[in-house]
Amino acid sequence: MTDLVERLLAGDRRALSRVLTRVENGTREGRDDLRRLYPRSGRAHTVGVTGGAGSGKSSLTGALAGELRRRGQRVGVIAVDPSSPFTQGAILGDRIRMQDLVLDEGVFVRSMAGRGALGGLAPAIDDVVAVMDAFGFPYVFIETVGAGQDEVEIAGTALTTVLVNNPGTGDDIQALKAGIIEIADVLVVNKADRPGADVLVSQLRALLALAPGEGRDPPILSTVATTGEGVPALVDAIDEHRAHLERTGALGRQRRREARHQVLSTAQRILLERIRAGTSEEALAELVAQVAGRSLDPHTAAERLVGAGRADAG
Ligand SMILES: Nc1nc2c(ncn2[C@@H]2O[C@H](COP(=O)(O)OP(=O)(O)O)[C@@H](O)[C@H]2O)c(=O)[nH]1
Ligand SMILES: [Mg+2]
Repeated sequence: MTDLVERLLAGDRRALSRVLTRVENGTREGRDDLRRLYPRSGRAHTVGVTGGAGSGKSSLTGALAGELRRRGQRVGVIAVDPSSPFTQGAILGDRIRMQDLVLDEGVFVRSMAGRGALGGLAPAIDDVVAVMDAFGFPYVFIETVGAGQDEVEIAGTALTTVLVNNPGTGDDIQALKAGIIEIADVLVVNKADRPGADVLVSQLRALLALAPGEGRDPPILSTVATTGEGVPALVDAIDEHRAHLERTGALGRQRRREARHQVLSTAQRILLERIRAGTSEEALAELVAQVAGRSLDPHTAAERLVGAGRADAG
């Protein structure tokens, strides 16, 4: 059996790695792989873990994976965070625990570069999620460092979004006021071993009470990722959220919304690629110079680029 997709579907982790690389690189082979795998996806519970740098997202994801392993589940992890302990820069304690997970056949960790050329999440994140899903992981975690827009994007990609906060920083309440709370399905106060955790829980509860009360309020859970305290309850809350989505029909709506977003954003990427392919660096530099010199407006310049891309594609 040499076909990579066949091997992936038979549970070969090395085939999974290689397919992920092709898909991430956006090669023709990667697109072919994805076309075959996509119908097999859609079963995993995709869980976004987002929050500020250092809030404990990686530790928590590791602890969640450990708890799910104890429950007999297999777990895929996508770390969209260059500073993740899953890759480098790990402090020793984290690295040892992550290593345990990495050596576990039931856990597969994939790190991705933080940002694509167009900004936002790495462009192939949805594709990577779909491949992990098709491989058959019942849970796929996506760790992203929160930077406003990324959180919103991850909320589209994941069925359940877990927002990680810490006591005593004050940033979190600011971020929550800025509307990020709207994308959280489960709120976590991690580092609950530190002073101020109870205060933060109260503040979050008050904030939720203020928010226009339609639908379900996200539960607020306290965790200590480094010891695993509160982690079983967090797994329960994540499961409960999926059950809620299924019960209310929100799951189908969310899948359609995400499909629409993916189709449109992929179309945007394809168009931009065609435009770039149809335009020489010299022609682009000339347009840019004219816009910078104010002899041409950006709209007219862009129209010319699009025209050039279309002429080339046709
Ligand atoms: N005291 C305490 N430290 C924690 C907890 N969770 C994570 N940390 C530490 O916080 C630091 C950042 O954790 P990390 O998981 O890398 O955060 P990330 O940047 O959000 O992925 C590490 O030193 C962790 O050991 C916790 O619950 N309590
Ligand atoms: Mg991290």
